[in-house]
Amino acid sequence: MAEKKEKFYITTPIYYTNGLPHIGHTYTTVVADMLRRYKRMRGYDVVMTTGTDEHGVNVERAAKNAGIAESEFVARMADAWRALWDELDLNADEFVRTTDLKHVRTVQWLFRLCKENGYVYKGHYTGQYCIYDNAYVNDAKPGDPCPDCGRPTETVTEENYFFKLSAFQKPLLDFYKKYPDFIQPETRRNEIISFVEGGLKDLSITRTSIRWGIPVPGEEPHTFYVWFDALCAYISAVDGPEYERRGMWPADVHLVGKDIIRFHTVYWPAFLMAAMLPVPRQVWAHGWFLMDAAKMSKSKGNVVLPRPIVNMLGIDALRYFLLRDVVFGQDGNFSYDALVTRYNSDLANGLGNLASRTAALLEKNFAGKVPKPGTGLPQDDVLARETRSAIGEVLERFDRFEFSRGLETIWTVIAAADKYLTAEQPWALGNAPDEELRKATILWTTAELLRIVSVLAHSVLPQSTSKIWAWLGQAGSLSAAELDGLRWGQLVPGTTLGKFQALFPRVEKTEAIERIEAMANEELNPPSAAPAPAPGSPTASHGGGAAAPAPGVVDKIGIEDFAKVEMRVGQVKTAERIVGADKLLKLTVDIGSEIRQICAGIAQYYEPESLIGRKVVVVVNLAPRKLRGVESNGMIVAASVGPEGRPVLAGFAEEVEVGARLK
Ligand code: ME8
Repeated sequence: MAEKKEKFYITTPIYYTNGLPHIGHTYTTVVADMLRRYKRMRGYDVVMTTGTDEHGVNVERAAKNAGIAESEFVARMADAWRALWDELDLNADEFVRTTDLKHVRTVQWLFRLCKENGYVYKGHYTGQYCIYDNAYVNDAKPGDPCPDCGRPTETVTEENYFFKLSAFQKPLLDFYKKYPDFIQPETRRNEIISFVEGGLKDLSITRTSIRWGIPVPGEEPHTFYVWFDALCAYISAVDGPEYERRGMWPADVHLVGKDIIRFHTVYWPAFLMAAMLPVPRQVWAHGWFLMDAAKMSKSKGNVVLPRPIVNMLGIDALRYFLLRDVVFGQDGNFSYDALVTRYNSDLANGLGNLASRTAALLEKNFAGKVPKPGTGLPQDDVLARETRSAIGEVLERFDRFEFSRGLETIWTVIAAADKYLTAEQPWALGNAPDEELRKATILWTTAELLRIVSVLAHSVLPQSTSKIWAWLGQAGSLSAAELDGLRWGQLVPGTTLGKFQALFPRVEKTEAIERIEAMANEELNPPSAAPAPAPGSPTASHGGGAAAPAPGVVDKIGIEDFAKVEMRVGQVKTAERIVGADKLLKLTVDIGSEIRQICAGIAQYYEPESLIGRKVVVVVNLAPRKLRGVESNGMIVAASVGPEGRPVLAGFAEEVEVGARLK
């Protein structure tokens, strides 16, 4: 029997639904996804969760402004968040919405446990409350601004249930001492310790003034304070009251921004201690991405959007920049200039160039096969040694969440290989047997280094490293490669190389920035003829009115024409690349009544293994045809996004039955 894997549970915050994701939210989610991939490659059984925080007075107001019910408002927003994460290939294993029934049950259960254990009582509270941050402002007087966002606070008096936070000062301080790694980084830990040492006041955890919240059972009109509600999402994601069955709780790491560290390291462990539930192992608070030295926020209008960056430079480029450019834990300034500069220097001229040079030389000299190396010269051994020691160093750095430094190590090796190729000049060697052998040694060495780099960097650059892996003729999915089994010398001579796919085409900086900015502008201010929800304005799609059709738009069709197209929900069973067709994937798809073979032109954007089990929309009554010699019996529906028409698969935010017809 296979050994049971050690579990690792990673969370992102659950994000507010009053706007759509910007680069700050994307940052936390990219880190969570990177860790998930990394930990899986180190043999862990990993779960990563994210979600949406859907209650509170902000949502009440936004829904009212939009003229729709709160439930509809949050459903639309949750769909939009999920769709964007899908587009960025950041789909979590569990996506929690705080309006999910399983979450509601968890919140009520945690409250009951805290109450049964004597940590909850009823009282009255009057205070200054910031409705934007959903928090009372301690010691504020009427009219005082919120210290976090600067907006005016409101005076609120209400009957509340209180949580005896004051009883947890000592248990928390003891806990921080016993588990010094609980709060990361160190500077945040010190801040929290001095905050708790300063004394803790009891905390009101229910509201009577807010209707749009989870009801306190038998105590209507009390609803739960949004933070009591939201924090529970971390347990409801992994089966709530039945958490022991799932075996994932406690979380191994809560990734959060430094803005919400107090909620996670003071309130949350106190709630759990009161309920006598296990406390998470670690809370890692990263810094902020700043725009012009200010925190990005919708209200300031200085947000950077992920989609235009990805459309221009690709998903891997965004991930690389976020993880490489800022030391995890510190604040960082975001600039398109720095983004594109790094893209060109590290990705296009660095990894991309090394791989394409090596591929061209192998193709030309060894007919697309891995050559057998001869005895190495000292310079070959130096490169091998450097790569070997990089393996351990990268793992150590990633384990310590030093993502930037881990990547630095990988790029040192890439630079060394680049220099090595330039110095050894395999292209200048002739066809005499000793020169052939030298060429073989140089190119085997470089290819082996690229294989190792692709395994080491896979969690950060999943798409491009998978291309290197496929080109190197390596079996199976790179995501299943084991980091702990990675050694120099595993590239087998004679292996047939696949077709090389360009990784990171060089871009012209000014033009790239202009294009990203134009796309961002369009997303933030959608043209009225094609309204679409913009970040922060979930109802933008409903204000458009009837626009005159643009010239060139096809004539309208009747419903009878539409009815001719039969679309059904399908589920992908298998997916593989097609040799010699770098854009196509061959899929088998269950459409309910049968399993179909369908070719889809999505190979440059989707990893085959990421599609297995995914629900897709299939046009099932399309006449069969052959694509590159492979029969395709149906069509998968996708949106065409951005200037290059990147395909984004249509899908469903809710569970749907395989075979269901779309109307
Ligand atoms: O606070 N730089 O949700 P939220 C870096 N619902 N990270 C940033 C960022 C920036 N400029 N802006 C946002 C909430 N983030 C609550 C959480 S959890 C139980 C409830 C990231 O939508 C960062 O992770 O305001 C931050 O903590 C989070 O988004 C805040 O998201």
